[in-house]
Amino acid sequence: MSPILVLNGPNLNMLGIRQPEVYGSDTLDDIVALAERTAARFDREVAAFQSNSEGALIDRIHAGHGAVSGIVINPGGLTHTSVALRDALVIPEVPIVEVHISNVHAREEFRHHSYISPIATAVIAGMGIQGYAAAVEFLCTRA
Ligand code: DHK
Repeated sequence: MSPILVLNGPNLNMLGIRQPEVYGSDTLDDIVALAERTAARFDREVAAFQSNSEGALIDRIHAGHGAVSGIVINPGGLTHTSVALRDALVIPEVPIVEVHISNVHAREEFRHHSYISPIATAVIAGMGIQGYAAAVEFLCTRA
């Protein structure tokens, strides 16, 4: 079975340092390790990728066409701005789970709208990094 692609967008490489009162003290490495541990429980693997560049994220999604069974994505700020990322995500025709560490709906108004949610199979917000584990588990049992 092909791996689950775990994508993280801009500024998520700074987890642990960035606004810990909002995003907690766990790092991106902790998230990747959690995703790998979760997938391993189902004899599955993850392919993890983070970039601060919209184009690099889109290129990674294109490269995953036919090679990944599902996508977990925290698009960071691109959630609220990127039509191009949304257009890329529909190309592989695999289930997508959109994850946000914080509860975006309890934050600023501009974070309430997501370009990604309408094309996602599921959306998780406010569970901290456990949201990634829930997303990977969901995809392992479905995809
Ligand atoms: C992460 C970001 O970088 C923000 O731009 C989003 C999201 C929220 C999160 O909660 O993981 O608005």
